[in-house]
Amino acid sequence: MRAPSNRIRGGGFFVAQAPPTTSPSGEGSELVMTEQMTGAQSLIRSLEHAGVDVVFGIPGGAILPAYDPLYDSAGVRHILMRHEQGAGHAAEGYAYATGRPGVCMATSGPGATNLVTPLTDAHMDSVPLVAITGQVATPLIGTDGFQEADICGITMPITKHNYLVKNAEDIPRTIAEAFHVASSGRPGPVLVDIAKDALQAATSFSWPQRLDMPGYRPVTKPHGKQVREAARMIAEARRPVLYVGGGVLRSGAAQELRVLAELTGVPVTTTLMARGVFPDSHPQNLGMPGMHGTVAAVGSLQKADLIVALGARFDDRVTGRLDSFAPGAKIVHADIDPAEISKNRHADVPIVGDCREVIADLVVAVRNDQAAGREGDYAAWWAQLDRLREVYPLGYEDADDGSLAPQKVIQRLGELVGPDATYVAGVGQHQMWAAQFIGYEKPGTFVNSGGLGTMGFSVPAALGAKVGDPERTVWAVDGDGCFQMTNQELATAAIEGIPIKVAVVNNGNLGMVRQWQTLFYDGRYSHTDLQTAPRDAKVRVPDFVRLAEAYGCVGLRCERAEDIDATIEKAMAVDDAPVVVDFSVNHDAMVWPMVGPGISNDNIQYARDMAPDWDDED
Ligand SMILES: Cc1ncc(C[n+]2csc(CCOP(=O)(O)OP(=O)(O)O)c2C)c(N)n1
Ligand SMILES: [Mg+2]
Repeated sequence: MRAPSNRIRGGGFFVAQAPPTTSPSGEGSELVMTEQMTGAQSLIRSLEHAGVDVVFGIPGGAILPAYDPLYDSAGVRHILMRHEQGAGHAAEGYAYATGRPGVCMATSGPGATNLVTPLTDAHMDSVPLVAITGQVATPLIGTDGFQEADICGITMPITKHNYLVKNAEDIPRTIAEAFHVASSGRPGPVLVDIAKDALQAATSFSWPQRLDMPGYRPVTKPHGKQVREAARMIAEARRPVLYVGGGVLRSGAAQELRVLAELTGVPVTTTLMARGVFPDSHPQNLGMPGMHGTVAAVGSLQKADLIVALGARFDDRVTGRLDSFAPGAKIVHADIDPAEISKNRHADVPIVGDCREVIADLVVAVRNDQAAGREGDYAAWWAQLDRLREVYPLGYEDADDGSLAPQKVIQRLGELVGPDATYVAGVGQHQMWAAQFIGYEKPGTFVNSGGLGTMGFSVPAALGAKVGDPERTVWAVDGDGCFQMTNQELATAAIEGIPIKVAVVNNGNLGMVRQWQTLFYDGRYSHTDLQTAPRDAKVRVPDFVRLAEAYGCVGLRCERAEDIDATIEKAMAVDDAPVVVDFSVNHDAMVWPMVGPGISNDNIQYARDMAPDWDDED
């Protein structure tokens, strides 16, 4: 958990929709155009001024005043969800698809507490979100009133910032600030909790022309000396690697990254959060690092003499055992959030700034070095990495019993649907296979819950992504366990006309947990069998095809390898309803490679009990 002082964190590509902040000289807010209305009307008017076109939510007593003017809003579409967790994840999916903050709305107490998971998810993955909750009326606050929960207290460590609004006249300024904070600097979730009596009170509406937030000025422009030092180290290194994280995606720096990579010839590894920001087909892309990363990507970090970390945070799933991570590497660490730098691994060259600006400046510095004859020679390094790629590629084996290989299903999905679609994964084995076996060529085409690992993310986030970009094909790649956490949002998708497609990779169990039980608990499968695809296939509880149909969606099933393509094509042909495909797959497939929990990346296995030979020169 981060310290409260770090709650407002540093810059991004997400578009701030609120008014500009004051100039450094700092004049106060200029208010124009006042109009009489209720606090609730003022809230909806504020959302319209902030450019909001969609709100995902569920009404209840405390927020009810806001739902009345919302009914009449011409600019704001409200999508009635079936669970507030779904509303939060849908808002995240919308943010991924549009680059603008997603908005969710809930009532006090249980409505607000149901937002805790998506808020934490957005905080961990730096997703811009504005959550609006109703609070009990001010005289009831602190009395354990009906449906009172101290949501500001509860969400203090899981939001970038939050507000409790008790006066109607504070609503426009607070909403404007919330959108600015959520989308600027390091993006993140902001919660605005509004007391019911503030929503009901008469007030005068005026939208602030400027914001006065003297304590909040994210640094986006990197320090030139640090950038030049980084360029010098790249030229002098023998074994450098660009370790690219979600910050590069957030800052919209895919183009700049490509220029830097091609200019320097340095190998690139993209984390789970950055899949797609550098094309998978690019010869310099080594794939994903970490617990289920490629041998070449993990090896590149371990053997590097220089790691240039761009918008990445040295997460434990990437570093493995920290004290044995990349022992010979010097570190250049660029991040918009100063709290990330040297948090887990000491940075020899810290660079605070927006990744897009950092990379653009780095390109200039590298060009200058090259013009002066200073250029790296990485031929021997590439020979080493190419050998790892060739000897230890990603792969899988078909099951002995003729059952479907889940990896094959996911690989074919990517091949048939192509790189223009958005793929939204759940959490577990299917998520890792979706990261490994779909070729991502464009930024933003892979969406998932990385930091928190939230089961149930996929269906509502896919729904939100489709609302944000209706022209795009959106596939949720979900697990049978995850799907059962939030599949009620199929009702939302069917009724609201949001034709997402869901591939349920149904291995009949909590597969990732089962994999750990196989490897670390002697195959004692304590409570991981879900009975969604029993081996004898007698009774499926639930039957996902019938469940889909019950929710007004098209339901399909595929159980044989020879039917994969035809089933995907059938699903692709449906464009007027959501589709759910139950891919009943092998129960025992495992995700490889794997770095076991708490062990060194040096001990990665590319298959069970099979460790790569790092130094073989043949
Ligand atoms: C909300 C939540 N609860 C529990 C977990 C722990 N967990 C991680 S993966 C996993 C299994 C997921 O099962 P499924 O959706 O079927 O995916 P599979 O691994 O089988 O592909 C569990 C229980 C989690 N990540 N999130
Ligand atoms: Mg499963």
